[in-house]
Amino acid sequence: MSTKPVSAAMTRPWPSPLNMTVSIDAFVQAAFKNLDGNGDGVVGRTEVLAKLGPAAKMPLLTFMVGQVVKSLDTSGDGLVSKAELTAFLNRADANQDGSLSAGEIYAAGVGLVGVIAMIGPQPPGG
Ligand SMILES: [Ca+2]
Ligand SMILES: [Ca+2]
Repeated sequence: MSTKPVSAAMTRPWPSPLNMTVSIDAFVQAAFKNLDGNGDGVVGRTEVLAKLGPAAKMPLLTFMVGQVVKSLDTSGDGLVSKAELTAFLNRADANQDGSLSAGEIYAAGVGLVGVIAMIGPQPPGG
Protein backbone atom coordinates (compact mmCIF):
# COMPACT_ATOMS: atom_id res chain seq x y z
CA MET A 1 0.00 0.00 0.00
CA SER A 2 1.22 3.46 -0.76
CA THR A 3 -0.21 6.87 -0.11
CA LYS A 4 0.59 9.80 -2.34
CA PRO A 5 1.74 12.87 -0.43
CA VAL A 6 -0.15 16.03 -1.23
CA SER A 7 2.12 18.21 -3.33
CA ALA A 8 2.97 21.60 -1.87
CA ALA A 9 2.31 23.00 -5.34
CA MET A 10 -1.35 22.10 -4.91
CA THR A 11 -1.88 24.48 -2.02
CA ARG A 12 -3.34 27.91 -2.65
CA PRO A 13 -3.24 31.08 -0.60
CA TRP A 14 -7.03 31.15 -0.73
CA PRO A 15 -9.05 28.35 0.80
CA SER A 16 -10.96 26.00 -1.43
CA PRO A 17 -14.06 27.67 -2.90
CA LEU A 18 -16.09 24.83 -1.41
CA ASN A 19 -15.41 25.63 2.23
CA MET A 20 -14.36 29.25 2.13
CA THR A 21 -15.72 32.13 4.14
CA VAL A 22 -14.22 35.40 3.04
CA SER A 23 -14.32 38.74 4.78
CA ILE A 24 -15.59 41.24 2.21
CA ASP A 25 -13.08 43.84 3.33
CA ALA A 26 -10.15 41.40 3.14
CA PHE A 27 -11.38 40.18 -0.23
CA VAL A 28 -11.52 43.70 -1.67
CA GLN A 29 -8.05 44.54 -0.32
CA ALA A 30 -6.58 41.31 -1.72
CA ALA A 31 -8.33 41.79 -5.05
CA PHE A 32 -6.94 45.27 -5.56
CA LYS A 33 -3.48 44.35 -4.32
CA ASN A 34 -3.44 41.54 -6.82
CA LEU A 35 -5.19 43.10 -9.80
CA ASP A 36 -4.51 46.84 -9.69
CA GLY A 37 -1.33 46.69 -11.73
CA ASN A 38 -0.76 50.46 -12.05
CA GLY A 39 -1.88 51.22 -8.50
CA ASP A 40 -4.42 53.90 -9.43
CA GLY A 41 -7.12 52.38 -7.24
CA VAL A 42 -9.34 51.12 -10.04
CA VAL A 43 -9.11 47.91 -12.04
CA GLY A 44 -9.86 47.64 -15.73
CA ARG A 45 -10.25 44.70 -18.07
CA THR A 46 -6.71 45.04 -19.40
CA GLU A 47 -5.25 44.90 -15.89
CA VAL A 48 -7.13 41.68 -15.16
CA LEU A 49 -6.05 40.17 -18.47
CA ALA A 50 -2.44 41.18 -17.81
CA LYS A 51 -2.60 39.16 -14.57
CA LEU A 52 -3.84 36.09 -16.40
CA GLY A 53 -0.75 35.82 -18.59
CA PRO A 54 -0.95 33.39 -21.52
CA ALA A 55 -4.47 32.34 -20.50
CA ALA A 56 -5.65 35.84 -21.47
CA LYS A 57 -5.36 34.75 -25.11
CA MET A 58 -8.31 32.39 -24.70
CA PRO A 59 -11.35 34.12 -26.27
CA LEU A 60 -13.77 32.63 -23.73
CA LEU A 61 -11.71 33.92 -20.83
CA THR A 62 -11.35 37.35 -22.42
CA PHE A 63 -15.11 37.42 -22.84
CA MET A 64 -15.71 36.33 -19.24
CA VAL A 65 -13.37 38.99 -17.86
CA GLY A 66 -15.22 41.61 -19.89
CA GLN A 67 -18.56 40.38 -18.56
CA VAL A 68 -17.35 40.40 -14.95
CA VAL A 69 -15.94 43.92 -15.26
CA LYS A 70 -19.17 45.07 -16.90
CA SER A 71 -21.30 43.55 -14.15
CA LEU A 72 -19.21 45.19 -11.41
CA ASP A 73 -18.83 48.57 -13.10
CA THR A 74 -21.98 50.39 -12.02
CA SER A 75 -20.64 53.84 -12.96
CA GLY A 76 -20.06 52.71 -16.55
CA ASP A 77 -16.52 54.06 -16.88
CA GLY A 78 -15.13 50.63 -17.73
CA LEU A 79 -13.19 50.46 -14.48
CA VAL A 80 -13.99 48.74 -11.20
CA SER A 81 -13.43 50.78 -8.05
CA LYS A 82 -13.16 49.43 -4.52
CA ALA A 83 -16.59 50.90 -3.80
CA GLU A 84 -18.09 49.12 -6.81
CA LEU A 85 -16.56 45.78 -5.84
CA THR A 86 -17.59 46.25 -2.20
CA ALA A 87 -21.16 47.11 -3.23
CA PHE A 88 -21.31 43.98 -5.37
CA LEU A 89 -20.01 41.76 -2.58
CA ASN A 90 -22.36 43.36 -0.05
CA ARG A 91 -25.27 42.47 -2.30
CA ALA A 92 -24.09 38.87 -2.28
CA ASP A 93 -23.79 38.91 1.53
CA ALA A 94 -27.27 37.57 2.21
CA ASN A 95 -27.06 37.58 6.02
CA GLN A 96 -25.14 40.90 6.07
CA ASP A 97 -22.40 39.66 8.43
CA GLY A 98 -19.63 41.26 6.37
CA SER A 99 -18.25 38.01 5.03
CA LEU A 100 -19.20 35.63 2.27
CA SER A 101 -19.78 31.93 2.70
CA ALA A 102 -19.58 29.41 -0.12
CA GLY A 103 -23.38 29.31 -0.22
CA GLU A 104 -23.67 33.06 -0.59
CA ILE A 105 -21.01 33.07 -3.30
CA TYR A 106 -22.81 30.30 -5.14
CA ALA A 107 -26.14 32.08 -4.85
CA ALA A 108 -24.61 35.30 -6.18
CA GLY A 109 -23.86 33.52 -9.43
CA VAL A 110 -21.23 33.27 -12.09
CA GLY A 111 -19.98 36.85 -11.88
CA LEU A 112 -18.75 36.48 -8.34
CA VAL A 113 -17.40 32.99 -8.95
CA GLY A 114 -15.49 34.45 -11.89
CA VAL A 115 -14.00 37.17 -9.73
CA ILE A 116 -12.92 34.70 -7.09
CA ALA A 117 -11.51 32.33 -9.68
CA MET A 118 -9.40 35.16 -11.08
CA ILE A 119 -8.16 36.32 -7.72
CA GLY A 120 -7.63 32.84 -6.30
CA PRO A 121 -4.60 31.58 -8.23
CA GLN A 122 -2.06 34.18 -7.23
CA PRO A 123 1.40 33.50 -8.61
CA PRO A 124 4.11 33.23 -5.92
CA GLY A 125 5.64 36.60 -5.21
CA GLY A 126 3.16 38.27 -7.55
CA1 LIG B 1 -5.57 50.25 -11.98
CA1 LIG C 1 -16.66 52.19 -12.44
